[in-house]
Amino acid sequence: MTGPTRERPRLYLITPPQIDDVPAFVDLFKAAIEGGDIASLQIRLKQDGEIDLAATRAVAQAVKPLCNVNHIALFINDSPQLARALEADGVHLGAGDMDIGEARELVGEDIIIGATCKNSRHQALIAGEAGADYVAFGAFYPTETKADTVQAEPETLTWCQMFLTMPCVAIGGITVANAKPLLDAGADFLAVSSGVWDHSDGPAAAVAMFNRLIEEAQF
Ligand code: TZP
Ligand code: MG
Repeated sequence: MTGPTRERPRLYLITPPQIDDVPAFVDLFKAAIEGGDIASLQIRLKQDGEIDLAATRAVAQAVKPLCNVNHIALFINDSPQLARALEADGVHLGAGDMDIGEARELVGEDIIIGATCKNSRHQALIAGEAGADYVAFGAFYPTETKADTVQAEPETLTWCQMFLTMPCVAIGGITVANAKPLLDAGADFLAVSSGVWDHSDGPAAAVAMFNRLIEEAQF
């Protein structure tokens, strides 16, 4: 889906759900940065299905200087309070997290709010009305990174390009092998976790390949 206002899509990294060795993850992130353009990094760390606050703080502090130097927006999953406390660039909220309007009051105007909408156009419209800055859809492909996902359809991304001014983010099982139809359908951002961190050639190669796919897609 090409539109007159569509910008070059970009890569949005999501951390693995658990990080036991922070310095090792920082090295992986440095490698990813070497691979090419990265728009954002979302810290999404879970313990028994809930946000792991201590790990989120530790990883945020470790990656923040790298994000700043490389102009990579830092997002915190689930917690507007923590996003504010850590001076992150944004917060990514799911349906079961804080209401978008409430989150906006809490974080103010300068923090980006992203809203997960699974595959729901209705949810996307409500999120936009409530003050979200982007909407995310997924899972487009099978994933082991998140349980209980809903199947999202590429047409939802095309609908976003046609009817919304907010950017749309595609999530879920995205790899260099399957990302092209999502770019063609209208994804403004490809949100990827295992497709980068677990790539057999390493994160630098994965990021380079994602950027090549983006370059090859016509906008
Ligand atoms: N939301 C829907 S699927 C998913 C999230 C956070 C997991 C993304 O990770 P992966 O490894 O890219 O499937
Ligand atoms: Mg959440």
